[in-house]
Amino acid sequence: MFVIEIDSSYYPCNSHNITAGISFSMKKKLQAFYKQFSGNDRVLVIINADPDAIASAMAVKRLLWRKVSGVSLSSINVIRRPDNIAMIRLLGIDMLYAEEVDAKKFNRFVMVDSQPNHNKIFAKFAPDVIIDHHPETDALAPFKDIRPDYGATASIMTEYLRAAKIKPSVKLATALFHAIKTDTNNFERQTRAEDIIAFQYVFRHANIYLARKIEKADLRLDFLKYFRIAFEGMRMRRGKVFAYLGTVANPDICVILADFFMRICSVKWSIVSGIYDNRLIVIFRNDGLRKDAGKTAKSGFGELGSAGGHKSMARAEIPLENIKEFIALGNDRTQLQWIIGRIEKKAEKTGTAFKKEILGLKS
Ligand SMILES: [Mn+2]
Repeated sequence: MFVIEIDSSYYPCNSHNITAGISFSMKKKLQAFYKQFSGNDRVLVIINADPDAIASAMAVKRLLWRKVSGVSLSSINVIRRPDNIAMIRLLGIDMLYAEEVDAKKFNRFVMVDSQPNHNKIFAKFAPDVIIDHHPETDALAPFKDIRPDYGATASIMTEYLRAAKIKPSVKLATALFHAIKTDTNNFERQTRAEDIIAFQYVFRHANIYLARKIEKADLRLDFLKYFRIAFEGMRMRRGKVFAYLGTVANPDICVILADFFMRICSVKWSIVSGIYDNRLIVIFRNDGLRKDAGKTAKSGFGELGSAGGHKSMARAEIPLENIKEFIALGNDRTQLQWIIGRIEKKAEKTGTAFKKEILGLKS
């Protein structure tokens, strides 16, 4: 049992001081990581696929190249998000579906960007190695490197690659670049200096155009019909766009359209709704100026289902059985009118300040 626990005060050059190069402790960690493997090992990397997990899994594969007999990557989730599909396709990644993997074909298991109790499918595998940046869950593994203060596991993996003196290929660097950008939300979320250092390093080796294509590929061809529905049925007044899409094949399209309408310079609020899985989904977006999307969602729909969020982003999900009168309306136009009424009627009750904010009224 080898668990990495390095007292940073003990080492003169610790991981908080890596600008000058790769720290002593990072080299120790790399050695301990490599000690888990031998030449005949068949390694399975297990992830819950998102850009950070995919890039981190690729980095593990690169670290173990020519050091073990084979490395396969597997995901516990079916990859459906268009940007993740684009990442897999453009970077030429082979990804197995974990539930279909015969675990007996492998003798070493590596988990990155997750810990075993994050998902019950993980229970099928006893990881030898866990590298992650989520809060510590006290999972047991012969080798663990969990750094909850990092913005991305990809930043940690970049340190491993550098400690191993491996120059990442363009595809690997692009994956790590996209992963750090995604998990830190372009450094808008809390990150460490180490994330920025890792980002600057992979930036030098990445293909920015390829990364941009992956980042922008958030649409599926079959989503386009919802744009037409939204454009034809949308109501725009006083800086607010309301659109109702009827039944949707994927609730993500409501989010994509709500974000899309915010790109119109005169739009202050965007409220896009649709029916999915016997629920009415309502997505709220605003420009962040003295508005509260979470409160608006709650006041309009809180008594009917779950509703809430942040000041500029919110979501409501209402079981259809709670809104029979809405279903009885039967057509998209009157249903949209009902949604607008819910938001505006509640707004009127809440007083003038709220009226000003939400409705853009002068008094
Ligand atoms: Mn992550």
